[in-house]
Amino acid sequence: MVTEELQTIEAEANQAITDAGSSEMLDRLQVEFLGRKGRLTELLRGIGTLPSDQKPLFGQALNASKERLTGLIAARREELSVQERAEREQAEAIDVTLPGRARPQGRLHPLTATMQDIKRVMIGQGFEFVDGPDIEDYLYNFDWLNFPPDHPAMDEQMSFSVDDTHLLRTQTTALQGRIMQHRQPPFRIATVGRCFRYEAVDATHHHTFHQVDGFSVDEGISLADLKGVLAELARGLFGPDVTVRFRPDFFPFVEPGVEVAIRWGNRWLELGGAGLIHPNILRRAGYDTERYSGFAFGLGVDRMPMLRYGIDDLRLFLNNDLRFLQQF
Ligand code: FA5
Repeated sequence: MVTEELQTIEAEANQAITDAGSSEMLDRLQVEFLGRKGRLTELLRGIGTLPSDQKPLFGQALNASKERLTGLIAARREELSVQERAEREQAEAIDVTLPGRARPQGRLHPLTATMQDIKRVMIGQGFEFVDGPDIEDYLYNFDWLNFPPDHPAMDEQMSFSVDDTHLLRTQTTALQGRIMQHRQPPFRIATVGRCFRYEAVDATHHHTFHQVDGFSVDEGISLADLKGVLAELARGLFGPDVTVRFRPDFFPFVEPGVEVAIRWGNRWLELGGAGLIHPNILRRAGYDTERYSGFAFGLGVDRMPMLRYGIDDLRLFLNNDLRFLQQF
């Protein structure tokens, strides 16, 4: 009776093992048939009903059956693992002939690139770069720079007020007073950064723009030094063929004052202003004006990449439209 049952169960197990489609299924079959509470083990309970001379025979038969099934499971497991590995390899296969995934590449904003170029050329001419604050004291933005109270020249630089004594700086020239208060000549200082003016915005004027200022105080400084420094800067930015032009202009903080323009190709571009530092400013700093003189210049940065890249609207720089910015 139990012997027949053993045969039936083994046959059933045989079939199930052969049909098993995964190693998980084999695990389950192993428990189901051979585990401690598995079906073969359960058969041992029936051994009591056998005549005692048959008990050893049945025990042997049961063990033999267990061994066969264990062997069978191991064999099937091996088969399946080969098959499963092949499937996994197929699924995870890398097609080395596919093109690589392009990584989006960052680049410098054209204004940042221009400011870096400016720094490179100016540092090469012995200038030390210093940053000034965007929120500036009226004192440094205007009074220090020899603007008499209520002078109409201030109207050309309509400002954004912050409080009674502070504004968003309208010109990087504001750095002059901050430096001269605690430095003795000789020095060559430059600064580049953001400026703000309350202006009607159009293709060549923004409320937020950038300037570079440079100034130097030393013995025997003349307009020739200024022109040499500006010519070198212009050549560094626009190439060897660029010409620098000075025309008389007025700024309260220089005497004489000039407007600076450069010719590139067949266009003239007004870049900013310059001149010899007004003696009132040198005196205010406590410098001996018999011994020292200085030059100063301030140029618009935004118009440089406009000229270099042929951009006709400076508002594009601050719009942060990647379609525009990615072209540089
Ligand atoms: C000045 O700001 C003087 N500080 C320059 C200076 C420095 C003269 C030292 C003498 C000695 P001006 O206001 O002209 O000057 O501005 C200089 C340049 O800044 C302009 O030529 C222009 O290129 C740029 N700029 C001025 N306002 C704007 C604006 N709203 N948008 C874009 N660029 C501007």
